[in-house]
Amino acid sequence: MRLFASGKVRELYEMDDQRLLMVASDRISAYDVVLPTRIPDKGAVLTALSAWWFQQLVSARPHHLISAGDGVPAEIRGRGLLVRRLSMLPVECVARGYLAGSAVTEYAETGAVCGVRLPAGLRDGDRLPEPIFTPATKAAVGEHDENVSFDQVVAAVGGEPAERVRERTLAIYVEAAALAERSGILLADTKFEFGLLDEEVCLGDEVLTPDSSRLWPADEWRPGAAQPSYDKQFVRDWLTHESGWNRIAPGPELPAAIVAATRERYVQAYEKLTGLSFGAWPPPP
Ligand code: Q0N
Repeated sequence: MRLFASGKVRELYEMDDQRLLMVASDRISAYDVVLPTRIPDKGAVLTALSAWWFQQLVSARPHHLISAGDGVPAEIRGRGLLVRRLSMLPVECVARGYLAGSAVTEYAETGAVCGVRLPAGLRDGDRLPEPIFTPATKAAVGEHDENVSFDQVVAAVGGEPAERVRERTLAIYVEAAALAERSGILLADTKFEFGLLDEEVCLGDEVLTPDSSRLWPADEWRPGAAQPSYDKQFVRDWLTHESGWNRIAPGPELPAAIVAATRERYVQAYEKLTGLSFGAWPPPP
């Protein structure tokens, strides 16, 4: 199959003129570097979780998912999604319900995030008065995505699509955050990508996975400092305190115990959020 697009941990292949195959690998990145060690089942867990959200959320429709089973080549089963081919909009659509990551820095410097004014006195990890839309544009390879204002989204994609992606991003966030909270998980923020299909804004990419979102166990939430990463904290701690790595590529191989603990976290996230057993994935063809 022809390679259509590739990212740090996923590839898209061309099935035919209307359909693509999105393949999730077991690769893991930390501090913007893809590590040489694979996390067994990571690609399958993220695929299962993304497929579950697409099916679960009313606000996710219309979306690009066609099938996680039927039509997916046997050798990819479990970590491949058959999707509709979209005309992607060049904007990373981020919704935030809590202050974290790049938003903490921007808020400290300006009192706003992506042009959205926030109340004074917020700390890293605090819940926001209401969810906000904080778009970003994809930077060149090796650069960080750049936070942009809503007006910059309008300039990039046009007024009507801009309004639509903002509205859809916030609606999906609200529905997903409410569902996650019932499982004891806070959805701090998340990133979506949309594309056009027959004039309509359609949800694409993977959705609401630990790679595209910050998920925090509600009972460990301690605003006032950066929250530990649900999935990658063992990796980050080992890289920072034990490995001696200087954060320049290539990164080091991970010890087996870090790999096992990290795999367990991905499986836990899936099982906690969905109430399903990862052992039951993938469904029979
Ligand atoms: C698409 N991306 C960026 C690596 C790249 N349904 C679609 N139709 C057309 N194009 C795309 C999609 C989707 N999704 C998205 N590049 C092309 C993000 N990643 C996605 C995973 O693979």
